[in-house]
Amino acid sequence: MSAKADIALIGLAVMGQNLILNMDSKGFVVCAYNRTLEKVIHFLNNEAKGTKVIGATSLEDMVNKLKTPRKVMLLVKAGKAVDTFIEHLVPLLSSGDIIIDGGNSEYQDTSRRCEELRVKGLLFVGSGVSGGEDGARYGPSLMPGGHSDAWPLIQPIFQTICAKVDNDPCCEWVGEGGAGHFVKMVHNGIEYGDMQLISEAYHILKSLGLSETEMAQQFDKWNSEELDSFLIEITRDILMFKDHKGYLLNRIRDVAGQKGTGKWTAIAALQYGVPVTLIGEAVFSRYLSSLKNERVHASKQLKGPGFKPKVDDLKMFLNHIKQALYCAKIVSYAQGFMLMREAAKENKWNLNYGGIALMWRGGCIIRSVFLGNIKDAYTRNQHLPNLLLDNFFKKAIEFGQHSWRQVVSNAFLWGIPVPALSTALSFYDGFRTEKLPANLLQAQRDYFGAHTYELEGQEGRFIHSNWTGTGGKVSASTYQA
Ligand code: 2AM
Repeated sequence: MSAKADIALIGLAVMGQNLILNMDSKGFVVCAYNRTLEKVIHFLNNEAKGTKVIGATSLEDMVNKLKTPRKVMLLVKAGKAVDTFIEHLVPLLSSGDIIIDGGNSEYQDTSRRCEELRVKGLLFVGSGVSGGEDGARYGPSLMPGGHSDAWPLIQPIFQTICAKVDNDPCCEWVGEGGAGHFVKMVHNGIEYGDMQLISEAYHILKSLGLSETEMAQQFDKWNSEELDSFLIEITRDILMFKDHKGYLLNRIRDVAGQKGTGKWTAIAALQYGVPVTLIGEAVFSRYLSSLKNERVHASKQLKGPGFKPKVDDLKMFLNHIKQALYCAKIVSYAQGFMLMREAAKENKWNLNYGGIALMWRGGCIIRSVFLGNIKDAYTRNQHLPNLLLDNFFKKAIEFGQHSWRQVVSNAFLWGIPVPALSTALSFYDGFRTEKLPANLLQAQRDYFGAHTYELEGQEGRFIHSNWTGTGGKVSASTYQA
């Protein structure tokens, strides 16, 4: 059989199948393969019936059906399955061929695979794919990184099948090695943050006694303003969803699961030393939610303020909640971009932050008008050191911060947990504080551990004091005053 497929795709789970159908609908010939072969046959006879999709009965068969340079995309379970397929593919491929991993792989695995395959003359790409089932079928956000020689070869396929906003593709080359999967990981972390913020707003609205319809009306209104986004839109629809027993949401168990990418973002934040506090709180909040039995027990033991939340001017307070959400969201994205900036520095990735905002602008779960504003901020200043310093966002927080403080302080007084809304506010206040109390921390460290400190205006000179008059004169490092 002659080689006629433009690309092969391995892994016929939901994402893989939909991505194949997407590529097919855009005119590409795709060769489908899966570890369990029955799934290939089933797919060809059902979902892919009537399309140009071809199947393969073995990896050899698949490779023989590909035009050169060959492009093989994996959409299999992250981890061992990816390494196993790579191992089997290497002897079948030739120099210059491309392997793309479109799964949710850990970015350090992607860096490693990229180097291992570079030595063998193969081009490896790790690409974030976001947008769920629908995105995969009709236009996902794609975040490819890895061996940059692969980009011109896969660009026509990737930028054709991805989501578009105002004709701009939500797919750009991210950077070397694991950059694509790193950016996808941060995307997922930000998604955790957005979801947590919305859930906190819902908690306050509910505590104020709003009905499902009233809450949905708020989300509908917010979706036509600054917060216009996929997650706000689906929250409106979720609130209104009814089954035969009535509204469904209230009957869903308040225990949140996670697959790990939010946790990875929080771990990366700790490893790179970047205060990505909001995503951290979002991950911890899911852990707290899973302590259901303990919470049920504690709810009968531990007292809160003991009065019902109440506001004098509901309309005004609802606007405060929107502003609080918006301001906290700005902080969350500022933190996410801080993390990417630090990782880029350490890994020598040349990240294009405006391009990343554009990739997330459409197709993915965090898609929003807001991401267009971030893109604009980086267009105004490509070297913007921090999103909070962009004039648009600076003004937005100046305008909204009174509302944000009202919401956080009232929630505290009412005993409603708002970990994400409040940590964002603390971060904002910390970030804009010229002198933090870390001078005391330094003094304490030197007092009990002779860890030394620097004096204002004498950076780089490490001093130890004899705080008690009885301690030794030797510091834990360097020299003394
Ligand atoms: P399967 O249909 O043969 O199970 C999502 O689970 C996709 O990853 C499926 O296509 C699945 O193949 C594949 N997959 C999961 N674990 C795998 C492994 N260890 N080796 C190969 N493919 C695997």
